[in-house]
Amino acid sequence: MTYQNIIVSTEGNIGLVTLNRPDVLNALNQATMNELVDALEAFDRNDGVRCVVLAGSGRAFAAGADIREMAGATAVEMLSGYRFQQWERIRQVAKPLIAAVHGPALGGGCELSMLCDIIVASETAQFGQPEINLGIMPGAGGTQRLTRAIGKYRAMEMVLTGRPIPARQAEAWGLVTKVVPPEVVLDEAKGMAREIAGKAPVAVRLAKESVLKAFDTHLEGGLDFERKCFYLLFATEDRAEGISAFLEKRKAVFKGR
Ligand code: CO8
Repeated sequence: MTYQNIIVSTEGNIGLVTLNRPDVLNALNQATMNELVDALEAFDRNDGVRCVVLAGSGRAFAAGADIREMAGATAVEMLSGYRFQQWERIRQVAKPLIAAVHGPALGGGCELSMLCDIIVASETAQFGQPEINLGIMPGAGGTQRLTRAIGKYRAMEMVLTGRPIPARQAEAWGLVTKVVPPEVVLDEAKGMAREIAGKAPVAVRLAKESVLKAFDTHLEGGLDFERKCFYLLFATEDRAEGISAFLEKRKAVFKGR
């Protein structure tokens, strides 16, 4: 697939995807979402890539779903257009995704950042679910992932008032991992991606899956799932390498086996 709305590249063993519709603050139209899913799935299948960074070009991460594209849509078109399948497919990406957010991450843009596993934010970032101002509500996880991340009362305020919060507030509320100056946000996210890319890939994959399990299961089921993943990792060559390297006081070289 050739991409018109995103820029895709690799740096060593990390993948980079940049939303590239700066004139409309990277509004997420269908074409962009299709390209994004295609690129992320391609990275997921690529053994040479171990972690992916997602960023926006211009002055925003993404200002939400493309309002112009949604303007004429009927309920039946929204339902039958399979728009949310794209979001589900991103949810299924097994490799870690790191959002590097600067400027507005609003509506679907905020939801897209929350589909990532880690959010690194620039001091200029703003997170919000302003759909209520359009007479609609979040539709791609804004009432669910946001509530799980920051709690009912704060999520309720954001979703019902539509008011965005600045990066520092998002950090204080637990939505954002780290806030850094705008000029280093991408480097910070890439640095984190490189660090994760140096770990044992199968362990990273199962650890991601296990953490996500905490959101959709009760404690006992989650602990059970975690334990089984833990046992499974004892069947990997990387486990033997990791433990030998520690005992031999050298750096482990993981192969994803
Ligand atoms: N869709 C389409 N175009 C947009 C969007 C958007 N979401 N956001 C900004 N733009 C366009 C503007 O229309 C403008 O275009 P033009 O120059 O042609 O007029 C250009 O981007 C620049 O925007 P502004 O001039 O408005 O820039 P400002 O700096 O003045 O304001 C804001 C920045 C505050 C971010 C403002 O643009 C804004 O409020 N944008 C809309 C934010 C919003 O409401 N987002 C939620 C959209 S609904 C949604 O995301 C639902 C998700 C559901 C899941 C997905 C289902 C498929």
